[in-house]
Order: sequence, then C-alpha cells, then structure tokens
Amino acid sequence: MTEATTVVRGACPHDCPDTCALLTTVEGGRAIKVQGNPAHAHTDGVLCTKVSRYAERTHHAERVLTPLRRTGPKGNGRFEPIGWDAALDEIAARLTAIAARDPQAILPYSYAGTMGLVQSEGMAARFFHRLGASLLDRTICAAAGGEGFVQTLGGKVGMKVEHFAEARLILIWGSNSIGSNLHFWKLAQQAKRDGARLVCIDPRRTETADKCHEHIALKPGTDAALALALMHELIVHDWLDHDYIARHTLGWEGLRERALQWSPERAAAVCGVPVQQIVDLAHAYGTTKPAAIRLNYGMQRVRGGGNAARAVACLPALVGAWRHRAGGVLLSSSGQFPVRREALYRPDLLAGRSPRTLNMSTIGDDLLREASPAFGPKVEALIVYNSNPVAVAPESGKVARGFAREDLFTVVLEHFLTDTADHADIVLPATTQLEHWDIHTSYGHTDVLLNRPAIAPLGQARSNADIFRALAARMGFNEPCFAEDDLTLCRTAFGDRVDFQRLLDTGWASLAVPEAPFANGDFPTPSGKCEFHSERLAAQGLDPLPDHLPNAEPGGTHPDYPLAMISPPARNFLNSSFVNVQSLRDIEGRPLLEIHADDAAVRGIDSGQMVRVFNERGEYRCVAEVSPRARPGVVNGLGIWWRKLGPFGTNVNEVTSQRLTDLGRGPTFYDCHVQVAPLVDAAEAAA
Ligand SMILES: Nc1nc2c(c(=O)[nH]1)N[C@H]1C(S)=C(S)[C@@H](COP(=O)(O)OP(=O)(O)OC[C@H]3O[C@@H](n4cnc5c(=O)[nH]c(N)nc54)[C@H](O)[C@@H]3O)O[C@H]1N2
Ligand SMILES: Nc1nc2c(c(=O)[nH]1)N[C@H]1C(S)=C(S)[C@@H](COP(=O)(O)OP(=O)(O)OC[C@H]3O[C@@H](n4cnc5c(=O)[nH]c(N)nc54)[C@H](O)[C@@H]3O)O[C@H]1N2
Ligand code: SF4
Ligand SMILES: [Mo]
Repeated sequence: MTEATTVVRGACPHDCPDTCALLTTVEGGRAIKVQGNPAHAHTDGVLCTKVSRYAERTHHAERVLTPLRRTGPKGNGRFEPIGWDAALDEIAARLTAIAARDPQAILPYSYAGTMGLVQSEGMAARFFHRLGASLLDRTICAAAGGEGFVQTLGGKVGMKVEHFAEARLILIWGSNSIGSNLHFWKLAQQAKRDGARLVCIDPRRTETADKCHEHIALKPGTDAALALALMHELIVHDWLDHDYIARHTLGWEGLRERALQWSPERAAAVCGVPVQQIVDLAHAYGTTKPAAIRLNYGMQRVRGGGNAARAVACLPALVGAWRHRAGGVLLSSSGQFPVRREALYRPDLLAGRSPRTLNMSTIGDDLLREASPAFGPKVEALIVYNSNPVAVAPESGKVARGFAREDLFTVVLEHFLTDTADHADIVLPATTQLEHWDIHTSYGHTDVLLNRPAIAPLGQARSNADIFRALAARMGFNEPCFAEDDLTLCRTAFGDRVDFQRLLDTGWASLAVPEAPFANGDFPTPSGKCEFHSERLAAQGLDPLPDHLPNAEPGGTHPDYPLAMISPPARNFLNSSFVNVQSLRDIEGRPLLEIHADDAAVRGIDSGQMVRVFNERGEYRCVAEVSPRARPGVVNGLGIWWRKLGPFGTNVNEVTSQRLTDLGRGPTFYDCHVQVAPLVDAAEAAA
C-alpha cells in the first residue's frame, strides 16, 4: 500500500437482506475497490458480483454531477445544467405556491435505493411532515407478507439467521437465495454439508433450486394451498406438538378444521405438483427436527400473498419447531431493530394535520386521477428519491403517462438519468454510499452497521439529507431539527439503544436478540400467542383464519392470455439498479423471457428469438429462452430492465397490474396473465 491509500469501513446500501459490511480502498480521492469485510461474520469477506462493481457504479461516466433543468418536452430526457441556488429557488417557489393551496397536492415518492436510515427518510420525512404533504404508503415490496407476519407472529420477527446452519431440514420458500440472499445460502450450504435436507419451493427452477435436494415447482400463488395440505398431513399423522399448540397458539380448532379441507390430492391439483411430493414434504417437515423455513417475498406478490405468508407462518408452531434455535421461520428481521422513529422522522411536525395517504403501488392510476372528494387534490408535484418508479411500478404504461403530464412538477434526486429522472423538471445530483454517512438496519440479520464516507462527494453531488436540509432552509422551515447534520442523524436513529462508539470503532454492533425467540411463546401479538385466528383481521371484516385465495390472473383460464407470468429479479441487477453498469449488463445480455419447451413449440418460438409479451394492459418485447427453468404454463420475465435500455423502450412492468393484495395493500407483480408470440417482422425484430 502506498501512503495515499486508505481503507474505509462502510455498509452496503442496497435493498438486499444481507446488508454487508464493506471495505473501500481509496487512492488519491478515488475509490478503486469495494470488498466485503472479513471481520464481519455475516459478510465473511464476500460480496455479490453487483456490489463488487460498486466503484465502477460510483465513478460511472454517466453520473449526474450537477443540478439539471428540463429543456425538451416532458419525458424526453433533455436537460441543461443549472446551479444549486437556481435549482433550490425554483423548487422552493413551486412547492410553496402549491402548498399555499393544499400541501397534499405534493407527493414524496421513495423506496429503498438506499436502505440507510439517514439517506432514506431521515431528513426527508421531517421535511414532508413539516410541509404537510401527502403521505406515501411504501408497499411495493413487502407489504402483504409483512402484514401476514404481523397478524400471525406479531411482527417482522423470527429465527436468527445464523442458526439456519444447524437445521436438519430447510425449506427455501419463494426465494432465489443464490441470487438475492447470498449470505443466507452460505449458511444453508453449511447445514447441507452437515447432512441437512434442502427443499426449494418456487415456480421457477432457479440456480438455488438446482442445488437443493428437492424442487417443488408449484404454480404461482398456490403457496397457501400447499401450506394447508402440509397441515392436513401433520394432523392426520399426528406429527403435532400438542403441548406447544395448547400453550402458545390461538385458534387451533378453527385452523384444524380448515386444514382438514385440504387433502394432498386437492392441493396437488391446485398447485400443479405431484401428490407424492406434498406427502413427502409433510413427512419430512413433521418428523425432522429442527426444521427451518427461509421464506422470502417472492411468494407474496399475488392476490392472496398475505394469507399465504400467514399460512406458512403457522407451520412452525404446529410442530413445535420454535423450541429449538435452529427451528422456525424467517421472512424478515427488520422488526427487531429499536429505531427511534419519532426522534428521527418527527411526525410531530404534522402539528395535528393528517394528510391523505397514497399507495406507491398504484402510482400509475393516482397520477392520472382528477381531484375528487374521495381522492383529494390532484397530484401537482412529485419529489422522487431512492426509487425508479417508471421502471419498477406496476402497469408502467400508465405510470409513464402520469409522469409525462406537462402540468406535473417533478423533482428527482438521482445518481443517473433513469427512466424516472428522464421525466423530471429538475434533477438533483445525489451522493452514493461511498460519499456520505449513514446507519443501517437489516432485514436478513440482526446487526446495526455504520457507513462512513470513503471519498468526497463527486462533482456537485449532495446527500439526500443535505438536499432536504437545504430545501427546508429555502422554504423557511427553521425548527432546529432541520439543522442536524448527517452524522448527528446517524446518532439520533438509535440514541443510546445502540453503542455508537462501537459503531465508530468497528463498523457494526449486534443486537441482543434471544437465541430461540419463541421457545416459550412470548409472541409480540396482542394475545402473546401465535395467532392462527386473528381477532384483528376479524374486526376488519376479514377472514380470521389463513386460507388459499386463488390468483386473479392464474393463467390457463383466460382465452386470450393463457400463460401466467412471474417477473423475478435478474441476478446481476438489483431491482432496476446496476442495469446501466456495462460489465453487469454484459453478463445479463438482453431482457429475457424463459418459456417451457411445450409452450414454445405450440407458438413456434425458438431460443434467441424476439417475442412480444402482451395482455390487455400492454406489450413488451424481449428475447425468448426455451428453458427448463420455466414450468409449463408459466413464463419468467426476468426483471427489472430500464425501459430505455430494453428493445422498444418498454420493460416487463408494461404488463403487470395495479391490483392489490389481500392484506397490506401490496402489489401483485406475479399475478399476471399474458400471451407470448414470436416477432415475425424482421425489421421490427432487429430494432
Ligand atoms: N440479485 C438481486 N438480489 C436482490 C434483488 C434483486 O433484484 N437482485 N432484490 C432485492 C429485493 S427488493 C428483495 S425484496 C429481496 C427478496 O427478493 P425476492 O423478490 O423475494 O427475490 P428472490 O429471492 O429472487 O425470490 C423470488 C423468488 O420467488 C419465486 N416466486 C415467484 N412467484 C412465486 C410464488 O407464487 N410462490 C413461490 N413459492 N415462489 C414464487 C421466483 O421465481 C423467485 O425465484 O431480494 C433482494 N435481493
Ligand atoms: N415486475 C416486477 N417489478 C418489481 C419487482 C419484481 O420482482 N418484479 N420487485 C419490486 C420490489 S421487491 C421492489 S423493492 C421495487 C424496487 O424499486 P426501487 O426501490 O425503486 O429500486 P431501484 O429500481 O433499485 O431504484 C432505486 C433508485 O434509487 C437510486 N438511489 C440509490 N441510492 C440513492 C441515494 O442515496 N440517493 C438518491 N437520491 N437515489 C439513490 C438508484 O440510483 C436507483 O435508480 O421494485 C418492485 N418492482
Ligand atoms: S447487495 Fe446484498 S449481497 Fe450484495 S453486497 Fe449488498 S448486501 Fe451484500
Ligand atoms: Mo423488494
């Protein structure tokens, strides 16, 4: 190492359960290498391919490095550089004028471009609360499963991830762990080496399914039927832990009655899998101890996703799996972190106002809606940060039309000119994780991580928190909380609930969470029990017991759109992030649709051919791959390409719907019927 070389400790900011500890090597003010920190147990010195390229992403030639103002028509992506003062003055003037009529006409739109508490909502929430803007229901990823878990176990809580290594049976359910939860996969491998059996439950034959002992390729949206049939077998063969059920669960009689309606034969017909596979899985689950379930969000992006998560969450209590630290279920660990939300987000700045809440998953419809008593004011201004809705939100034809409204004032804080930034009136250059402070929770482990800036902000980039601080000053918001700098916000996030000195010294701090959290019940539900029966759901007029709700668009039923489509992540992208990093795009090639040989043959489709994928909502074009990764009747449209980098300026969300889930008002990306046809016109196909 030369004298000018430093290594800086950080945290991966991305929407991924693993929240890795990073080490960034800096030479002459430039980040030259980003690696996993070997001292952090969960990271173990390993990063995924994407974030190994984070230096390439940060120093990308196409970074937005000055504020930009639109010059061409809306959506054209033509801009001129302007100064920060001009940009902030214009935004403050526009927002002030709109707020004078009704601040609810202003909508913040953000998700998990960074998961850091400071650069996500740390200063932004304060700003929008003070303004009285519409609130955003952040449902786009995890709302249905999250609500299913809250109603059943009492929160986003579950097994400690490290104990999966000791399990004897692991169900990997609705998760492509190798692609999207790499550090969990390492633990599963360890268990496998020690003799554990791994079962993957996923409509797609993923790289994870390839490496498990068994793959159950059920139809999308049939997970609750499978879970209920497993219960049926547990009951019939008496593989139940009667003592655990009696002491630590609520509503057993009702659940028992419901489950007995789900014979393996009935479920097999619904799920489209052999009866024997269900019988064998039930036997394994009922007789292997400890048995652990790694559930992920892939199984809850369908109409009945909340109920499905609820049904799966009931399983461990039935066999008493929670008694052992390597038994139970994990969907998300995010509920374990003692974030000081009031102190950080300052909802008190609403000062008694209660603005309407808009659902981010229906942004397409909501941008096109006129004012009405039920809806409230038309959306006149949109401030987007940490998200790329034009690419990632469902039914993107409508989303793009909404963003193209000439009368909508749109500000986008970004690193790049994404599909969304192309629709902005003003683009503001944001720093990346290598350029700012932040503090991180995780949804896949239970360590808090601190991120130190490794390099100075590039160009004129400013952190999200800094941008909202500056806007607050421009708008005359003079409460002291708007003066807090980013490092202070890091401290505020947990206060004395986490040892900040330790974070400064080592980069992370583990939460003190119980080894086997529900060995003696103590669920954070109203009853303190695992709630098979939920009074809270009953009070909302909903079914108090979990049930199977068929997909709204199951495939095989609509005469024009006979195929079901799911659109899981492509391994080398993270949602729509990294699509513009050339070395990663080279690995992914072109937008791909996996289709089973039988479905391809009847349509005259060959591998490598361009196809149209369409339904009543729209059409996108991509390359077909005839592949055993697709099951008959289901096509896999791998996500999430930038529209402008895909053929014909569209992506997979052109065909997904804005229908919402049973619980949590989440999106239903994987509940989508389509038809697929070869593109015959050679000129079209070449375009
Ligand atoms: N490389 C990479 N990693 C990622 C992401 C990424 O885009 N790329 N995304 C991140 C995000 S935002 C999240 S939320 C997390 C979790 O992200 P998830 O979206 O849960 O990602 P996956 O682990 O790929 O799990 C989805 C799996 O569910 C399967 N699936 C689809 N429908 C069904 C169904 O009805 N039932 C069942 N059982 N399975 C179904 C899909 O085929 C896929 O293999 O991962 C994060 N990690
Ligand atoms: N069809 C289909 N659609 C899906 C999914 C699917 O499986 N299929 N998955 C869904 C899921 S699970 C999710 S979570 C959503 C994800 O949707 P988003 O959260 O919108 O995720 P990204 O597409 O990665 O966009 C994040 C953007 O934030 C920017 N960004 C990152 N860090 C910062 C920062 O510090 N400051 C600012 N200002 N910007 C920053 C990045 O450059 C990037 O453009 O997509 C959903 N959409
Ligand atoms: S995306 Fe996930 S696996 Fe990759 S570095 Fe970040 S936290 Fe680790
Ligand atoms: Mo997500």
